[in-house]
Amino acid sequence: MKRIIIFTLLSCVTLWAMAENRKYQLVILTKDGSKATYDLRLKPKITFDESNLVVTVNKIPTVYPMNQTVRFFYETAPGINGDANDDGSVDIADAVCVVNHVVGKDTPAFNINAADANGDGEVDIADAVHIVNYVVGKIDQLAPQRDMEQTDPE
Ligand SMILES: [Ca+2]
Ligand SMILES: [Ca+2]
Repeated sequence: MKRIIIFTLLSCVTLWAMAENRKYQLVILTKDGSKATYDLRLKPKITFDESNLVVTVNKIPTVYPMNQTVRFFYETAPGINGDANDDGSVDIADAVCVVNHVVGKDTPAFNINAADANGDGEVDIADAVHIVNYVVGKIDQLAPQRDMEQTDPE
């Protein structure tokens, strides 16, 4: 009975998170200190059997024995910097998206925080170049994502 209640609660949280269209992830913590995360946009499904918690993504189940699982919860997923079109991955389409934004073209999905790939506080063509360099492997890392909405606009 308790498990059913937990499951129902989790389902509600999942639906709410999806409805908000925010990036959330399911986190599973285990006794050995390992942490597994699942992007909610991949719709991880939680089920329980006798002694296991089972997370299924794309029909592939991962089994977490209950006695080894410390807890599981949802948290805000860290933003992916460079993911300007907000589809969950950084690729050449993000560079195109930044260019389109810079030249004033319509960009249906645009994450301004992620678009500032070089982290200088502005979204410009340099960010598109930065994303391309990252995608082709010229640079290993994109700048940590900052929240442009909270930046003082001077
Ligand atoms: Ca993307
Ligand atoms: Ca920038």
